[in-house]
Amino acid sequence: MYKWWHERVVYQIYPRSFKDSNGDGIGDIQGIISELDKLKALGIGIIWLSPVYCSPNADNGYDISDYYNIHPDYGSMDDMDALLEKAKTLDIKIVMDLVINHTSDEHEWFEKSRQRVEPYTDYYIWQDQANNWTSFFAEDAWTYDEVRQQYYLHLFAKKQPDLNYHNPLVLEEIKKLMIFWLEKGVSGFRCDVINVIYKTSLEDGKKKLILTGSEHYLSQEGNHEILQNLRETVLNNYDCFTVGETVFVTPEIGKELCEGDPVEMDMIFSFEHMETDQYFVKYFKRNFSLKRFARAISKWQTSMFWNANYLENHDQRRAVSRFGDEAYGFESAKMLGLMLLALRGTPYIYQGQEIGMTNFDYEQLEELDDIESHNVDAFLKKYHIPSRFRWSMLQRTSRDNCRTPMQWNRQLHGGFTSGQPWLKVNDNYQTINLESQLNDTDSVWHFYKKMIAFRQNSPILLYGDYEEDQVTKNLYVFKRTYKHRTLYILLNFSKKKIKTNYKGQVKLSTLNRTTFDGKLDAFEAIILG
Ligand code: ISL
Ligand code: CA
Repeated sequence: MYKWWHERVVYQIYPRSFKDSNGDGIGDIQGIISELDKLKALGIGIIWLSPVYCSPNADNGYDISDYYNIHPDYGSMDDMDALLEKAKTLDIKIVMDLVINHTSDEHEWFEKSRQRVEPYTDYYIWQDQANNWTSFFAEDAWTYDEVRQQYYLHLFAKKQPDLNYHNPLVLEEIKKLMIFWLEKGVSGFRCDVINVIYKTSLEDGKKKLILTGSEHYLSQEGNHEILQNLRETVLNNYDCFTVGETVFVTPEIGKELCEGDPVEMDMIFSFEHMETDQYFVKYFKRNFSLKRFARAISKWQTSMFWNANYLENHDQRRAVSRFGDEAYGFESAKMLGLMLLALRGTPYIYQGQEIGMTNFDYEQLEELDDIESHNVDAFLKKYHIPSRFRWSMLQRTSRDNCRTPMQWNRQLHGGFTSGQPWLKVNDNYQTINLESQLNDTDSVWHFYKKMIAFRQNSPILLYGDYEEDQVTKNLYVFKRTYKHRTLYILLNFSKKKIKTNYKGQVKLSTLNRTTFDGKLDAFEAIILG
């Protein structure tokens, strides 16, 4: 019943910001290769690689212009082969990003489709008239194309036209490219916005604040059929797994995706816990509520057989800045790491999380790269929102918060590049960087390593049931039980000391305690057995 992907820890690499090997300011595959040993030392068993395919980078690689080649910024197919080779010798599996809701408008299919060249004419979604749908990136979902003299649908940016899954030829193309990468030796896919690829109808949607039209494409029956088809005709032939990035899902939909017959996805990323501070007020002040957060986690932990657990990725803000406290950076990073690795499911660590990296320290819009941030700013400007409010909102929501380059050491630009980084490195690299943490056995990195090893040797953490035990304003306690043995996980989400009634043998502690008197220090976490 349990497979290797249930038992390994995943590390997400955002290649552009990971490690630059040739001084052009952009992270690349050789940079990844040079750091693989350290990931192995940390205890990582799977790497999820954000897109490295050819792309004009309107959305940093999530707009693919050629699925079969590597963007020259990142290297060549030989570099990719070398990465797969080295990863194999270290017993690290590589999972690629599969972005198939849309391509780039510079993809050959789209170039031909806009000129009505067969068989590409209906590869995308064309109409004489736009409907009222809005995109994920704060703009209209339709753009007029002068060449074809029709509108095309794009649920994301203008340069990301949606593929037409009513056309069987499109699915054949997707199967072909999946097989290409599986034959190369990748061990699966992280499937980008995989529950919106099938649009049932193109009628106007009910007017909503966000995503007008979504009732016509969120988790449709036709979507399930496509995923089942990919499972039966492609994925079943390989020793691989899929993790779906699924937007606006409930556990019921999660079960349809992961627990049906055939299984469509092996696990999914849900967003509910990440939305517990998504309230208007959050744009102006810290608005984290542990109760809401823990409730969302417990709901998913208890309703799904298996979850893809995460606190950070390339679209989110940094967990320390968001759920912890930068003033207690290392303490909260360890506490959040302990929590992540103690939940039931496959843990996903995003680059930099293992050293407690924080949100960006930028001061103005010009320093941001992300297309979503720029679109949101333009949208708010249209409604005459003053610039200081716009900036305050972007600081709290921008995806660039976690895209700042990885902080390797104390050298210029945190050792990320010998040139000019494509996105500014956070100035706190002097205090938060991997090299200093490798030299300090009490660091966040060493704590992650210890915690991963603990998890790998604990059948209770790997296979046990989850049950929430207590949640107060600042304290979150859950237990994991397997074959009548129980571990209690105690987490202090505040800088206040907390007195609890818990006793027990200390199995692991962020403060290296050996005995426990019931009192938790600021942002302390402990596992009792
Ligand atoms: O990041 C978001 C909000 O800030 C989400 O709306 C995000 O756009 C959504 O989760 C889809 O994300 C994925 O697909 C996008 C890409 O920009 C993201 O980086 C990717 O993770 C389009 O391919
Ligand atoms: Ca480079």
